[in-house]
Amino acid sequence: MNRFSLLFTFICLALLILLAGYGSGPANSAMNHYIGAPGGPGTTCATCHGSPGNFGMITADIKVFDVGTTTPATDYIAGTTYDIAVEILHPIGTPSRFGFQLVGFDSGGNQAGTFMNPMPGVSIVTLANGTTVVEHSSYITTPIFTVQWVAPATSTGVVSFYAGGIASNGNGTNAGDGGSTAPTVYNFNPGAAIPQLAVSLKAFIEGPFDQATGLMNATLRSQSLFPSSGQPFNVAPWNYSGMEGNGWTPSDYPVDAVDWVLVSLRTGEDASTTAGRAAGLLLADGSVSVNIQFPGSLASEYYVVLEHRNHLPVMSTSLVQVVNNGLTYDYTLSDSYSAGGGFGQKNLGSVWLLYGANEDQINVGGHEITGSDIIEWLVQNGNFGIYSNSDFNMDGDINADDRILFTLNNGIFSSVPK
Ligand SMILES: [Ca+2]
Ligand SMILES: [Ca+2]
Ligand SMILES: [Ca+2]
Repeated sequence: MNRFSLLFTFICLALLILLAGYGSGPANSAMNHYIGAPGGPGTTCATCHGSPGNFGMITADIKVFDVGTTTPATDYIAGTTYDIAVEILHPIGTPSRFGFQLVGFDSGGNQAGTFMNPMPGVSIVTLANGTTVVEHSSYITTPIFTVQWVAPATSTGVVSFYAGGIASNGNGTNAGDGGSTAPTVYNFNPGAAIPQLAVSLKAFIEGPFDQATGLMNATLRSQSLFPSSGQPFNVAPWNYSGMEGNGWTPSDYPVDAVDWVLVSLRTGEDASTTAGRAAGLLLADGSVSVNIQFPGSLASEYYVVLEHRNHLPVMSTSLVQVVNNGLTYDYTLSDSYSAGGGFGQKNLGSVWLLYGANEDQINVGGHEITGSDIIEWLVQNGNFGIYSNSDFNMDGDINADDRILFTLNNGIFSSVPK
């Protein structure tokens, strides 16, 4: 191929692209949305395709359904998936092709939620500013376009969908078409608040427990040793990402704060049935109060699990009833879950305590106090004035007092299902 035929080929290609217009979608071709929605350049489909053309005034209809159904969705639940259908309406004539664009913003004009699973011939294009545009990506001969949308993980107020489109006579130019002159707006309202359970528990952990006073020592608080990163369960095996206490200074903690605990609600005995979790502060008198939020509807009863970073976890012996969106349980009055063998809690006088010296909790098989729990203590022994998992009695120092607790409990294991 010589230079002239190469040039000729380029010119032909360029002409072809111009004549094709936005056959592969305006956002795909020109990186924007042109339906008159917020954040766009102010032009509409009619700016290029004209109005009214051969097919009358073009409008878009937006319908939102509960996923997999034809039931209209009245409002959205955070994190939930919905089916969206955009139909291009034309009062007269018989268009041979249709095109559309759809965007969704919150009341602040920010991208709302996530589009996914477009039908064949429809694509999702992400613009440089983070807006995602759903549009035709090839010539579509039917007027209805579908896509799915996942609501934001947390409710962000009213979400507004904007759609517009064209009806085309398929002659390869904008002539003879018709485009919408303004976007159709569909306001999708946030649904009822996610259920919240107020959980009030009482538990004693062995390490800082003082049998003389019947209270736990709040030494980590009095020595200002709590970390500013907040709750410590954002690592394996818990991998709990809650922001409880994040950014707190040591003085932000209540003066009787003993340490963080992780509270979980299970609908069954197995960990796979966990419905919600929250980290809370265990206070010197054993009280811990957390609000647990989770999607879906509340069950009438739950198993309640309480975990600490260097004690054996405990679970209620049976399902605990929900009363007035609240749930209370006292682990100190009697032994906790020990079905199928294993230990629940340590009995000390009239109270029951979580067994201490369980630093290593990575084992996927179960919960046990074994040699692996003293390995890190050997490394840390002698350190003082720190917040460390090797500090089994939680007095801020790592020394022989911690090892004594380990020696007492070595071989103890729990049957709380993982
Ligand atoms: Ca045309
Ligand atoms: Ca262990
Ligand atoms: Ca210690």
